[in-house]
Amino acid sequence: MKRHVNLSILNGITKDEFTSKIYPKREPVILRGLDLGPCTTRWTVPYLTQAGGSYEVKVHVSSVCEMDFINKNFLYRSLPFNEFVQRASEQHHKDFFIDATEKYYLRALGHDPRKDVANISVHFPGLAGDISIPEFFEPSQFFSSVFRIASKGAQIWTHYDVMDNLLIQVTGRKKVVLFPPTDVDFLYMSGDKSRILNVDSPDLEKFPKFVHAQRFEGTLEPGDVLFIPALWFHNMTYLDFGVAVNVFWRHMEARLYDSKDPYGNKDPVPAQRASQIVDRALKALEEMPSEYQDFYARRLCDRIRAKAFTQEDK
Ligand code: AKG
Repeated sequence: MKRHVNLSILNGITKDEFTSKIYPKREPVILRGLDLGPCTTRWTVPYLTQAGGSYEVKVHVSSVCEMDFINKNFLYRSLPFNEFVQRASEQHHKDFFIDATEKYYLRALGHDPRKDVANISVHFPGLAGDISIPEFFEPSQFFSSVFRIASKGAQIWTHYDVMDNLLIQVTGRKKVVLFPPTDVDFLYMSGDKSRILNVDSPDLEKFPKFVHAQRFEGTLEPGDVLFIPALWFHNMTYLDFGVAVNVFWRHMEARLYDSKDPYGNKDPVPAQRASQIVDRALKALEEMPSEYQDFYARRLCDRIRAKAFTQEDK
C-alpha cells in the first residue's frame, strides 16, 4: 500500500496565490477561510425549503449508503426541491420510495438534462445570491454550478471529471478521498467510474492492483472549498446531511471539450477520437493468429508508452 497523503489545508488564499502557486501544481487542496457569502450561515433546512422553492429535481434514492453508478443500486425519482431537502436532512422518513431509512443524493441538472447545463443562478434564483463563488478563474471559462446535496452517510462512487472543479462545501462535513490521474491503471475503470466503491476496505482479491494507488484524503468542514483538478478520481462520503455547490470550469481550449456534455465528464474530443482509432487497431490485430496479436499489441503499447506518457509513475 502506498503512503497516504493528507490533503493540505490552506487558509485565506487570495486569487493571486491560487493562480500563481496552487493551481499550476494540479494537486487537490482544501481552501479554508474564503468568503463564500451568507450561504454558510443562511442555508439551514427551513431556509432552503422556503427559498429553494419547489423546482422539480431528479434525485438518486438508495437503500444503502454506498451508491453504485455502474450497477445502479439506486432509483431515480423526481421530487420538488423543498421536499427533497426535507427528506435528505432526516434519517427516518414518513414518506419514502424504498424504505424509511433510504438515502438521497442530488446532483443538480439543467431543465433538459440531455442538453442544459446545471446553473444555480438559472435554476435556483432564490438561493444563488447567497453564495459567492471564488473568482479563481476567468468568467469566460465558467461551465456549470451544481448543487450536491445528500443524506448523512451517502457515499458517492469513485469517478473523474474532465474539467477543473471547486467543490464548495457549504454545510455538513464530508470525507473526501482522491487518487491521481497517473493511478488510473490501479482503479479498474468502467467509463469514467471506478469499479471500486469501497475505497476504505476494497475487495483486494478482485482488485489487487488497488494497493498501488496513492490515496489523498481529507475532511471538508462547512465553509471549506476543495480544488479538484480535472482527471483526479474522487470518492465522497457525507459525514452529515450536507449541501455543496461545485463549479466546473474549462481550462483547455473550448474546442477540445465535447459540446454535447452537460455533465462535464465526457472525454475530450481528441481522446474520443484516439479511442475510436484504438478500436480500429484492435480490429486489425484480430485478423492475425493470437501470438501475433499479442506480439504486435505489446509493440503498440510500447510505442504509446514511449511517445505519449508524459507523467512520471509515482
Ligand atoms: C464533484 O464535485 O465532481 C463531485 O463528484 C462531488 C460529489 C459530492 O460532493 O456530492
